[in-house]
Amino acid sequence: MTRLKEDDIDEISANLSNYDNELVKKTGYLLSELAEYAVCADFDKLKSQSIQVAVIPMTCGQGIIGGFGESVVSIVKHLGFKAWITDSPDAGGVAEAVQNGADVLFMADDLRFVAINLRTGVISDNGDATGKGYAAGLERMNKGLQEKEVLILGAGPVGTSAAFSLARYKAKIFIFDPDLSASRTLVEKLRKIEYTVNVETNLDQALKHHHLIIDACPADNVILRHHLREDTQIAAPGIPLGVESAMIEQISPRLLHDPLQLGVAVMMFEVLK
Ligand code: PYL
Repeated sequence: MTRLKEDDIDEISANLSNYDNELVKKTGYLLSELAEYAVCADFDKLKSQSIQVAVIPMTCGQGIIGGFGESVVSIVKHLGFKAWITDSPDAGGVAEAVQNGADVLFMADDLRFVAINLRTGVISDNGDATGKGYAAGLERMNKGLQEKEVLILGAGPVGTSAAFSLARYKAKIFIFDPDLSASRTLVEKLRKIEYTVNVETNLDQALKHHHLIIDACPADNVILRHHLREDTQIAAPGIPLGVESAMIEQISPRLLHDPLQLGVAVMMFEVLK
């Protein structure tokens, strides 16, 4: 998992309205609507005002990322919930959150970013939620993916979660991972729900053939000019963005990419199910 840097997230809080405007243009959905859609939730908005969300900074490992907790708070507030960042980090922050009546906790160390519903025990993991969110975004951009071919780059937690959502959307799933065994593991996981996944072994050929792509790999400059067509659409949860930087402006109307917003929004609705 790529560790976010402060300058990946420093503009999130100030640009959430613009983020929503762009998302509606691409998918027809606001962030809150797309997140609910991704988890098949039908959340009673009236209840949102009664839910308290605490974000707890974690100092372990490589420590706190400047602006991370604040960005998560701003996204959750944008969804219509009350949210705050605790004064204390770590265990003190958890105690502070519970003492102040938090219903949901968000916290991230170097390995996991989780949301926990203290009332129900439901837990959402950022990697899983992000995969769901981006698959839902691509599905809404196409108003359905049934029988359509979708290439997933990266068979990690995000790509695997996206594959399960694509199975729900009845897409024809193709997977490329530089580690063939990772692709095969994903194939086996989907076989357990009797869903076929096709393995791509040549990245350049795969990118030339496919025009619906979920870029869930942590590499840049993977999707290049000669791979892109007029009808190419890319849902890119991966950090950094895999599209060749010179092509980003041209593809941007058909590109979903953010460092945190969609994953956090899906986590929020997932723990309320
Ligand atoms: C959750 C993000 C999405 C991509 N990479 C993940 C990451 O950067 N994880 C590390 C998060 C550390 C947060 C730090 C803090 O500020 O509380 N412990």
